[in-house]
Amino acid sequence: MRTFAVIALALFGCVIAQPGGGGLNLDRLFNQYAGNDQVISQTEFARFWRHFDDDGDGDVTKQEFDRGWRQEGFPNPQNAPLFFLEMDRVPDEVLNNLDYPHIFHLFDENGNGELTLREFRYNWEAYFSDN
Ligand SMILES: [Ca+2]
Ligand SMILES: [Ca+2]
Ligand SMILES: [Ca+2]
Repeated sequence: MRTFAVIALALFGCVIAQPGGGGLNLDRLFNQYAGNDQVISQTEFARFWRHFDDDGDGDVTKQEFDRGWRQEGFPNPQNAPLFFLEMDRVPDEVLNNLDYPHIFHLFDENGNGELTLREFRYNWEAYFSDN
């Protein structure tokens, strides 16, 4: 039953990820960072943002973000500069450990310190879709 639910959820995800999704599989992205417990912790979410840091200096520059967003097929790459600004919660033109907790709180709808797939999807689509 649980397996069926997971499969059904995955199929459902594929279907609604298609329009304007740019080929990104949100479920797969979520699972990649959530691990076995099926929720994304603050640490795991920071790991996602940190993966844009190509030179590993601890700061994601706008250039690193734009390039990564485009290359990895994330949605609406023409708006990547805008997404960067939105996520730069401590505005200093880089994304780093100062910003990640704030971004996490924006996604954590019920404030319980973990992101479910539903919270992740809801906010991802709100911030990064243009429709
Ligand atoms: Ca960097
Ligand atoms: Ca910042
Ligand atoms: Ca939550």
